[in-house]
Amino acid sequence: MNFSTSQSLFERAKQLIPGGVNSPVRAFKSVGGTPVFIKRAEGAYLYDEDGNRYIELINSWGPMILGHAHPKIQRAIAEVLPHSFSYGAPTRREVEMAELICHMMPSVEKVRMVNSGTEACMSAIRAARGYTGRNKIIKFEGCYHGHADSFLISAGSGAYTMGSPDSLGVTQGVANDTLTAPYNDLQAVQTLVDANPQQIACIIVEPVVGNMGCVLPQAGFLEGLRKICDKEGIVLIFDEVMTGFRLARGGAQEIFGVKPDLTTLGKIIGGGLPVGAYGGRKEIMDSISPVGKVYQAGTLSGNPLAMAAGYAMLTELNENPQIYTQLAQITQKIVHGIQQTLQKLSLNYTINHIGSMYSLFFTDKQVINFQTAKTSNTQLFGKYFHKMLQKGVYLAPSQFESLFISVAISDSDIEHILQANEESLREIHQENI
Ligand code: HOZ
Repeated sequence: MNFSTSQSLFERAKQLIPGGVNSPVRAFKSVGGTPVFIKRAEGAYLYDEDGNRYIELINSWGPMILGHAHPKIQRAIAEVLPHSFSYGAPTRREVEMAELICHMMPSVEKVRMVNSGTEACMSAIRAARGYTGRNKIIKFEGCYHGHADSFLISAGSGAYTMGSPDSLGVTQGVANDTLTAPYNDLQAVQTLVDANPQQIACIIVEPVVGNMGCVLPQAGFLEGLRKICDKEGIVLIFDEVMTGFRLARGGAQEIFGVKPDLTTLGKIIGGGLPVGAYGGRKEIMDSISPVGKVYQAGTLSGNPLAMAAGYAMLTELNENPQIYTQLAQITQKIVHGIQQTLQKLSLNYTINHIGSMYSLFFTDKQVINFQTAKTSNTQLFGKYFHKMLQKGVYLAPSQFESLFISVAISDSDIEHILQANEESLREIHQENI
């Protein structure tokens, strides 16, 4: 494959954009090499500036559930275009969007639109603090809730991959208010709660983690968090930026049957346009301005283009529940095929999956938290990543990110993915001996 145009764009980009990218993970730093610059995408495929085609397994980190440039979403955006792109004033679509979100995710009784998952999580913890009158929060090691100061403590995703899980620029004062526990460890949470009586405002968690690779909650973990929060008057926040409307119509909370007090949502509810939202119990949401005294605002919040795209996608998902069966079937076929290859090649690597999310970890340990995820051989992952890229499959450029499947992936795409996977694993294994 020729990557020369991407290489020259990257050189130009590095002169003017820090690291040549507008979000760190996409710089390929943890896998080496030059990021490919994307020109366009359609259905299951990405096309780069050099004309290379890839089967898409990131899907904009979640939102492209229906595949790229879906005609219904295109039409919805096109209908809005002649009417201008931002008013900074309320619109009918925002009301309809709120109704649809609350209908699909019943724990959300009231919802506020923002512009990104970071904004949603940052605002949700402020609401929890305002509502409870307490300062501290609990998050889990390796979970990532965007780049607001309070979350850059033992953070996963790019923060870990780039070597700054506890970012510079976060003050000690802010850091002191963020307590961390290992994911799937209820005892550690209870210990923190006991050591900080009446001081914990909220526990924020990815109910299924996507930011240390795909990691599932063990039986009883989410239920246990719910119990602790109920007993101690703590607000339970599910960060469903990656899982909401992707794992099920009602998100991970529907699958696991645990109702959070607040939920944060992101890119998915914009169908790929920049959107976020946070919502939940009425009495907590009513702490937010202009009803209550927790301030949060935004000119572009509820932007008409983003609302149109998001509403079209959520409507499609709401009206066609078979999409979730299709997504699970496609993912099952890929995961099953990879498992067969691992067996055939006598490789003991771990694969985690649920619904339309999966990760292949280059470790023989069961991956249940950040510590076990970190036992993965990231050098080997880097080699695997580049082999797959060369064979036309676009994976997340880090071991510590989940992959996201779209319904646009066909049986022949699955065959292509599995063949590329077998060849790549065989090649890196042979090179490694
Ligand atoms: N924070 C995203 C992964 N969890 C990556 C965002 C991007 O680079 O676009």
